[in-house]
Amino acid sequence: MIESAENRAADLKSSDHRHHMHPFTDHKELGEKGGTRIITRADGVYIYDSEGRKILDGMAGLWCVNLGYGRQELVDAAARQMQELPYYNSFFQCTHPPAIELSELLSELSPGNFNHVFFTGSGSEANDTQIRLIRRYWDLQGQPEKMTIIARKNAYHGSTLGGASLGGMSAMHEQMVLPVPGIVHIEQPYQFELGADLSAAEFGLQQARLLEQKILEIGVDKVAAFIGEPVQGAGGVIIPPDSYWPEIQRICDQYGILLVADEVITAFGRLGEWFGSTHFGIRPDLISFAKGVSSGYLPLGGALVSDRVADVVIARGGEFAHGYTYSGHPAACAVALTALRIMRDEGVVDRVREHTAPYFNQRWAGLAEHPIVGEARSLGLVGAIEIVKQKDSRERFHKDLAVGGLCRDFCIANGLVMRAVGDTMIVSPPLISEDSHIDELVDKAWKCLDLTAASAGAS
Ligand code: PXG
Repeated sequence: MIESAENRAADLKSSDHRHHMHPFTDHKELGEKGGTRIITRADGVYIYDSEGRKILDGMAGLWCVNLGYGRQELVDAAARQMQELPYYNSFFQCTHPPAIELSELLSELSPGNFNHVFFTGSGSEANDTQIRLIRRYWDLQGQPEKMTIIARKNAYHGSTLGGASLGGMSAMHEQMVLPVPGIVHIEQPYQFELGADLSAAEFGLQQARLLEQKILEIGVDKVAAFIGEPVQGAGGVIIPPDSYWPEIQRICDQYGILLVADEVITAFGRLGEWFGSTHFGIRPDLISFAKGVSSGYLPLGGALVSDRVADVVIARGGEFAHGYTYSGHPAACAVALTALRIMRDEGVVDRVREHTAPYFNQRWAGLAEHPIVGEARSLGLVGAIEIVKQKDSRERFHKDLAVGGLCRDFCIANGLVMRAVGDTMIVSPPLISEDSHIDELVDKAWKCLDLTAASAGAS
C-alpha cells in the first residue's frame, strides 16, 4: 500500500529539517518552532496541508498563482509540450513554436512600443538581464561611462547578485559585498513610514525628486537607468501617491535615462491592467516579468525590450553575450501561452479592474476600523495593513513582540495565508477570487487582528 502524504507527514518534516535548505529561513528557529508546514495539494484559491487543514491562499502562492490552482488546461499544455518537445535551447540559430508564439502574444499584450522579449527562468534572472541590456545599450551609444543604475531602498528585485544589488534590502546587502559597483539607492515612496506630515501629493513629488537630486549628484553623463516596481511588493505593498510616477517619468525623460519597470508582481492583471505601468501612466523602456506570466505553474520570466532599446541592442548591437539554458523553456512557454490566452479569453483582467478589485478595495478599507490598524491600503488585488499600538500617533508595538509574525501565525491557524513584512500584513489574492473568497479573507483577517491585539496586550 502506498502511504499517503498525510500519514508520512512526521517523517517528511524530519527529513525536510535534515536535508532541505529553505530560502530566506532561519533553520535553527524553524526547528525550534516545530518545523515546516507541508502543503500537499491545492484547488482553486485553497491550499491543503498534510494535517488536512484547508487554507485560503491570500498570497496566490508567492504573488503568482493568479488563475488559481487546478486549471486543467495548464496541466494539459505542459503535458502535451513535454511529450512533443520537452526541451530545446534557443541558442545557435534555433527556436521552437511555444517561444515564438509566446513572444508574439507578449508583444501584443504589452504597450505598443514593446516588440521583443528575452526569456529567463525567473524574475531575478530577468533583472540581471536588464542590467546587461542597460549597460550594452549605453556602450553601443558610445557612452560606456553611463553605468550607474539608480534603484530604491526596500525594493525587491530578486536574489541573484544582480537582483539583490538592485534591490534595496539591507539584510541581503549585509550578507555579501553588495550592491555590486554602479548601483545606488534612493529613499522609497512609503508615506505611512516616511511622510506622515505631508499631503500625499507633496510626498509623492518629494520622493520622486530624490531621483533628480541623485542624478545631479552623480552627473547625468554617468547615469544609465532608474528601476522601480510600480507598487513595491515584498517591501510591504507600498503604493506610491498618484504624483510619484508622473514625476519619475518627467525626470527620466528630461535626463534621457532608461526607465525599467520591474513588473514581476504587477504585470498580468494584478493592478487591473495587463501591466501595472499602464495604471500609473508609466512609459518604461524595459519591463521585467515572471510569476503571473505562467500563473506560477512552471518557472518563467523575462525582459520585455522596447523599440528604443531594441533598435540599438538588437538591430545594430551584434552578439548580445548573455543567455540561460532555460531561456524560453518550451514547456514553460506553452503553459504561459495557455495562461495568458485564458486570461484574455475569459476577460480576467477586465473583471479584476471592473469588479473584483473594487469589491476587495472596499472590503479591505474596512480593516482600517480595527483598533490596531493604523492604515489599510490597497490597489487592484494587492493590499496591506499597518499594525500599530496607537492609531493616532502610529506608535508601533515593541519590536520584541513581533506582532506581524504573531498575526501571520494566527492567520494560518485560522485557515488564511497572509504574509508579514515586519508589522505590515500583506495580501495578493488570486485574480479569480470570488466575492465570497474576499469576504472570507477580510473576515479572517479581522478575527486574527483581534487575536493579535489580545495576545500583544492591546486594550
Ligand atoms: N522582482 C520583483 C518585483 C519580485 O517581487 C523578483 C523580482 C524575483 O523573482 P524570482 O522569480 O527570481 O524570485 C521578485 C520576487 C516575498 C517574496 O516574500 C517575493 C518575491 C520572491 C520571494 C519572496 O514577498 N518576489
